[in-house]
Amino acid sequence: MKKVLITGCLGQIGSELTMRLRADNGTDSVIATDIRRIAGNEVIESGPFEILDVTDKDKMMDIAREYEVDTIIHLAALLSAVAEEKPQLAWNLNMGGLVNALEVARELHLKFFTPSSIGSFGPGTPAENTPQDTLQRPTTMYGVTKVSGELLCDYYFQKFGVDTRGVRFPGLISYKTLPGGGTTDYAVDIYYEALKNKSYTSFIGKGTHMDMMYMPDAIDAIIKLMNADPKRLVHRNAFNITAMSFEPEQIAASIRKFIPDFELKYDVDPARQAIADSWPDSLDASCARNEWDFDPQYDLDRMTKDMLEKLTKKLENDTVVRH
Ligand code: VAH
Repeated sequence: MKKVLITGCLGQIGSELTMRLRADNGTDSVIATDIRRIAGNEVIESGPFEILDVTDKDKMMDIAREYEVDTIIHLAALLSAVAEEKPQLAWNLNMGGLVNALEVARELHLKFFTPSSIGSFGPGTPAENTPQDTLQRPTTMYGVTKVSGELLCDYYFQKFGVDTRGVRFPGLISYKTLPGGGTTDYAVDIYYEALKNKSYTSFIGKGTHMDMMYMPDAIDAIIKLMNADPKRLVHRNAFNITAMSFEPEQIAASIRKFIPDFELKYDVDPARQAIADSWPDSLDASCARNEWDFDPQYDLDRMTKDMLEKLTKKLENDTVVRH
């Protein structure tokens, strides 16, 4: 991955992956692209940036050629809750963008990464310790695009020899960039509200277990998979990965270790609860561990400690900026 084109660079994953790859491999090692430009944003200011709508294949091809990239990391997509509100737009963007990115990778012989999700599973999937290879009949448009994307990426590997790789991300928690329209976003929002108000009202109900991961582990996983020896890979699209599985009461208990009087309340959103109920409770990540040494470093309490420390500084800076 000497020169990477990243789509959706301003998103929750893209914004951190761009900065990490530039820190590891040099400013010009990442061509960051997104559909909009945000003045003063560190991703845009720190290296090559291009406006790119991923439904515009010719523009994507031009950028890939101009910068002579060797890898595409395709992140631009609508997440689960927004996709369920706008299913036709989600299909067009998630699948249209993916086909364009795969075609550019095929024509220019590029390595390729795009994430799948625990959202690629459905109610018929074994919920506990969900196997790597199992039934995938998601009941959300997001899940339909994710399982379709997995099949398409495997097809491009088998039919055209494109070096496609992917992971099924759990809910991702980070402090740098707010998530945009996901079902697991409650697990990010709760930390902000804990610091601001010592209280949070969750839109996901008590007892709803979902797999989760802290963003540093997610970024490490992408880099580790993309650098893995292809001869070790039995699977490609996409690997189960997870660091922890918890329900709202458990993340609240972890927060109370640092903010003892934190209060958790509930106002369940039926739409997002229905999505969460259709997903597994916990994944089996043994294939990722065996085939490319996946090894997450953050458990719930270590993540909570880091999130609260980093968010405290971020919120203080934001306050300073606002004044
Ligand atoms: C979402 N954060 O909630 C994403 C992710 C597993 C959840 O795919 O849609």
